[in-house]
Amino acid sequence: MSIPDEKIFPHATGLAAKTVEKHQDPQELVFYAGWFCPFVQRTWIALEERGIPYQYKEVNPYKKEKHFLDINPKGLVPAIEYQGKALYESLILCEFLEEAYPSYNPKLLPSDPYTRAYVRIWLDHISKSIVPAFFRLIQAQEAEKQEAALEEFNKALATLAAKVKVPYFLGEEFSLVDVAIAPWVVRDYIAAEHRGYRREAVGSGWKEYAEQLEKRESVVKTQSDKEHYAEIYGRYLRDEAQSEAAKATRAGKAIP
Ligand SMILES: N[C@@H](CCC(=O)N[C@@H](CS)C(=O)NCC(=O)O)C(=O)O
Repeated sequence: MSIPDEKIFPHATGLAAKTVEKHQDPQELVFYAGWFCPFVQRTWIALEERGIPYQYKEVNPYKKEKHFLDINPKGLVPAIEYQGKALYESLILCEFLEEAYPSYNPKLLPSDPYTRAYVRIWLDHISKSIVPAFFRLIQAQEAEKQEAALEEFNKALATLAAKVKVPYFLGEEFSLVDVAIAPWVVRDYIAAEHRGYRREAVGSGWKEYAEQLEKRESVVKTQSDKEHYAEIYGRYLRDEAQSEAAKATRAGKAIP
């Protein structure tokens, strides 16, 4: 789903680096994370929102080191060890934290069963429609494919946008839906810079919602410097630059 590269920048930077520094002491919950990973950021936001004690350990999941495969046989971050037992999958981890730490507040899942189920419906939409559309958009190289991918991404976002109550998805209460989408909102500048994405084009107040999410403290505290995120997607953005160069060469033009 994401972009394999063993040579990714090795650690968090910016405000995320400060958060990592504060979470080095051993705890009963060890958080195996990759600073760059949007799925990791979900679980990280949940930990920070709720003030749960955790020890942060940086892992490069693309290296597939044995000690990490023993924790998550899928070899993906995020993963945790809780009282020596392993778990993984970002949203499952967020839900686990709700249940394992009931006295930590705020809760990210509503207590009312209907609203809980409603939240899960929209988590499903984010996982099945929005996230794959984002990756397809970044990976698309030819102009027609980029256009189709952008339309698909905008449409998936618009479906969610139509259900957002302000300031957050459920209104005043910050919930798991906000947690699940926030990492893609803070990375959408890559789609804006390279694929013509515009928040305004989504409609239904998406731009305003996105602005609320990106200033939430737990989101800000788990963010690295922008330049390093761009490097992660660089292979696709470089290919794009190369194909522009190839097109220009074919047309007898040079690109500086
Ligand atoms: N469904 C997983 C996806 C996690 C995921 O794809 N993580 C990526 C980094 S962003 C990873 O570990 N990739 C390693 C690989 O593909 O080998 C979740 O929600 O936790």
